[in-house]
Amino acid sequence: MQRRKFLKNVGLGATAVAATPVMAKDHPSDLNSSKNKWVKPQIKPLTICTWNFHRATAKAWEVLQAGGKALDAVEQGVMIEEADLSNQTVGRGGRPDRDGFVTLDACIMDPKGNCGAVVYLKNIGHPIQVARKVMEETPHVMLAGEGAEQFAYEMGFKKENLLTPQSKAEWEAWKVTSQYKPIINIENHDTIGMLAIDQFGDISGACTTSGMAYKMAGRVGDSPLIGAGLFVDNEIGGATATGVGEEVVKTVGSFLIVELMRQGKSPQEACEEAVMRIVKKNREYANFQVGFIALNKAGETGAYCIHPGFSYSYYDQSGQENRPAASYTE
Ligand code: SD4
Repeated sequence: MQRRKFLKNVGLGATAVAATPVMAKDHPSDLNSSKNKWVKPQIKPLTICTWNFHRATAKAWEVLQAGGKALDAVEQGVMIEEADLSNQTVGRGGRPDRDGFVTLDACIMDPKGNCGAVVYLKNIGHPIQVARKVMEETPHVMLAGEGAEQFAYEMGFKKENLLTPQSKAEWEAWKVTSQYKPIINIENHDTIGMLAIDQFGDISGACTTSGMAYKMAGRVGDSPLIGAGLFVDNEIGGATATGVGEEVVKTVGSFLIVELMRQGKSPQEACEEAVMRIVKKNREYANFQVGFIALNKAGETGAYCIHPGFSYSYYDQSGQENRPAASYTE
């Protein structure tokens, strides 16, 4: 009898190991929990992305639903927008810099904290794929300009013309006045930053953009900068940004949000505090937009922005939704 009981318990132990329970102390957010017992991370696959890029979250959800990894989900999700010629803020068809060159920035981050980025990349339509190659195939985290382009060709990417007739015509019209002004909520299409949790409870993120339209040659924004445009800590959650990158860089916005969540703030509270840091430091905030989205390990999400008009696309097992973000100004 005793032996039977012992064997039964062994069996239970084996099951518990297969489910990979985590000690409460391994979850910083549970450190204050009075009950020091085994807790199971909540596993709720979901994906979110900046703006209502619903085709991107649909693609990412397809990957997650099929049992795929968050890393593949975010990569394939944002590639939808990189390929879309009508989206003039990401990938092919993006608006050029003031000299007429489309230059792309992107980064990606996996659950182990590995990351890869490309900045000021020309002639390659899927910078997020090159960023992933930087992460997986090189000892570095970031490649820039010609070096990034050369690396892409070595990895088998093909040279392509990214400047569409539409973006070219608009750039030529812009040259008449050459007035450089950030535009709030450019047609509600903007940089895509995406986050996902997969069935294993692992979090990844990706961010890709053509940057500010008619920027100075060589300008790089927040989107490819780990910590600014994107940050993921698989123990805590992830965050990503859209809007005027200079302001996001100054406050290291996405890292800040993840650290605030580590201290116990909800994704919503953390996004609000990150926006408040920008608003308090830059009195010109009336003239530019910044928006953040975030998710935590428990599958809670949040978003906040300076001006109304920003929203994020959400997809989980209950379906897809465009969620308007609350804003600092009315
Ligand atoms: C950048 N954050 O390059 C990006 C672009 C963007 O509104 O989101 N524009 O600053």
